[in-house]
Amino acid sequence: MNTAYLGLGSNVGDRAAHLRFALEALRPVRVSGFYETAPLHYLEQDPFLNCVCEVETERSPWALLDEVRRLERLRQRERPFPNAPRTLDIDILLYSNFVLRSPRLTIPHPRMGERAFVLAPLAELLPEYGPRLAGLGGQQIRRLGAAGPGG
Ligand code: PH2
Ligand code: MG
Ligand code: MG
Repeated sequence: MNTAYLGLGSNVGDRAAHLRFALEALRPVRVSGFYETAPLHYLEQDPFLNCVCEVETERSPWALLDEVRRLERLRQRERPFPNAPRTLDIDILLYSNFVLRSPRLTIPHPRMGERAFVLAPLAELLPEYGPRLAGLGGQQIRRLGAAGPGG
């Protein structure tokens, strides 16, 4: 059994419903609060809802990637260009203590260290990531609560 941490994000449609759909399918053992976050990288888009969850999995990292891609497709995720607005994005952040670099999958997630919308929810589950938020205070994120908006 392996422990993986997944970063979830949505900024199109009913954002909380997309995240809850993914959480129901992934059956995580722990989930962070939901965060309202300003877009990063591609700025001309609506704010995101983000969270992080912890899953226990027998799947390999590649099989887990196949599964999260399947869930994204079930929410009609489109990929017109990098960092485009999305109904549902699920990124593998960490997978046990694996370090791997391949064209399809890099673990740990290569940009997680520069993203407060990943590190703040991740630090709720793994407090050792809290100090890595230092210097990212300019990024706008706001914790909404455990169940997110309306929950
Ligand atoms: N995801 C991106 C790019 N920018 N910004 C926020 N706030 N939240 C995201 O999930 C996000 C982003 C690429 O996956
Ligand atoms: Mg992403
Ligand atoms: Mg992604």
